[in-house]
Amino acid sequence: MKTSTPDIREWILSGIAGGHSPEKLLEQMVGVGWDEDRALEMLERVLREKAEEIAARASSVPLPEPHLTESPTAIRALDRDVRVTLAIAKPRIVVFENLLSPEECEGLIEESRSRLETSRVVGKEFGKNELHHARVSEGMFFTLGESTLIQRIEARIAALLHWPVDHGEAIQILRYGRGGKYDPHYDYFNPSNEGTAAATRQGGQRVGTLIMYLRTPSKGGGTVFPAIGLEVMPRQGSGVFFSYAKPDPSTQTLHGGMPVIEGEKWIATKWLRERKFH
Ligand code: PD2
Ligand code: ZN
Repeated sequence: MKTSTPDIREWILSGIAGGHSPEKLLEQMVGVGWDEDRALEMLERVLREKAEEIAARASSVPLPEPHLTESPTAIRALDRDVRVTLAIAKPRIVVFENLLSPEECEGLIEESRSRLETSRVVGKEFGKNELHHARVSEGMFFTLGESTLIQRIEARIAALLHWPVDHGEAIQILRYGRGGKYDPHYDYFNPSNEGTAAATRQGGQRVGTLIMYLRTPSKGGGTVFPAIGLEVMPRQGSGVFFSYAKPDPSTQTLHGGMPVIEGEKWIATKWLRERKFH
């Protein structure tokens, strides 16, 4: 039985790794002369520190990320100088302008218009998406690389965010009419939902979101981040990117679409996945 802190730490962790319960380890410590309260305190401390170490490792996973190290006002993304107008470190949120040309925005609207359907929210079970008052819009999904326009935009996003084209879902289009909205939510799949295992089998968790604004509503329709009190105004050709290292509210990536008060809001959303999406 070891007594110095590093040794007892090692002994506790190897005991746990070997399948012993904390109660069993406590019993053994008391058996060799530990005071019960001190032994309990030590066990709790070692297990808490281990959990923190694992959590810290999980939050340093590679993430999509624009190249902002020299505080650029613009980033050359494949064929376009995308302007950076706001960058927040924690949560990671970056607002871009000049991401898409007006012609590209209108092109995406035209290519999607005849395929729009009333939006549903991801159901608790995989594949069982539900109609819901939380989401008032119409939408559709393209397929990856579906048209030359989509291919160009996907390649630009990959260059901008340093994330492979195939590590993401196909672009989704949403149209919000007057009163259209999207109540605050997280974009990652909730680990406690039944459908999440199946959803993440297709490329792992979502780790980032890029919302591109295709048409500016006359009033309303901002994208809000309630945890940090930020509202991004939708302007044609601009976009907002945010990333989340783990599927957890501590990422502060709760976000929603405010109701459109006048006019129409159109967006294209690209969700980025941990791994190759299929
Ligand atoms: O349209 C928006 O502003 C919005 C808000 C929240 C879009 C999404 N989420 C999304 O596409 O995930
Ligand atoms: Zn969202």
